[in-house]
Amino acid sequence: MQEIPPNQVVTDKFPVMSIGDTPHVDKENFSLRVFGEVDNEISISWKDLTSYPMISITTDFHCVTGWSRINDTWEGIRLSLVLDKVKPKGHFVMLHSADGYSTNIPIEYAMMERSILALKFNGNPLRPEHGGPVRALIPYLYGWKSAKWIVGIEVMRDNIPGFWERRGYHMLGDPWKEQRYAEKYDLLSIINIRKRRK
Ligand SMILES: Nc1nc2c(c(=O)[nH]1)N[C@H]1C(S)=C(S)[C@@H](COP(=O)(O)O)O[C@H]1N2
Ligand SMILES: [Mo]
Repeated sequence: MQEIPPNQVVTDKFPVMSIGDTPHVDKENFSLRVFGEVDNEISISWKDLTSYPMISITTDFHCVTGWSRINDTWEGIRLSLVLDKVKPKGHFVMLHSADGYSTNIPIEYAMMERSILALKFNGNPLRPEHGGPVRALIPYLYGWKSAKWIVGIEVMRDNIPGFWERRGYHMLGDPWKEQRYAEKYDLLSIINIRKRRK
């Protein structure tokens, strides 16, 4: 029997979970900016991105709303490959998306073996509603950390909350520990970080 995290239900469906409409991301003008607390910022074109070596991973996907997909095969570029190019100086990463979405993760999760920029899903190009042409896939954490339509990777010194984290979702989001929502203590520190940034 397949092991899944607590209080998740396996589905064959692939629901679309988006904060708004699917943005159009043009490959011609594509630019993935890697910036922030780094030695040298870079902007990666579609041509650059697709010239990098691709890996294939088979993994599960757990949405915080309770559904899990098991054993999908994704293909893409390791996030560590991209981050190594800029020499990160911070401990956290904000993933930025074309729809205005963002999500924060500790840099060690971005550097892990199976964290990728995914271009293909079960053998086909990633569909636009699922984040095509390219999305982040952080299989160690709940699905909201896997930013669709990724256009920016910001290395940060502080752990600044992203879109859902500002609205009470957990700063890490480990499904095996059921880190769905922030503890009261975390919410207070989020408010303090936001004050300090002003
Ligand atoms: N850019 C962007 N990325 C996003 C979201 C979003 O609204 N915008 N939703 C997140 C949430 S809550 C989940 S569960 C997964 C869902 O991915 P899917 O729509 O491909 O199922 O994408 C995540 N990445
Ligand atoms: Mo989600």
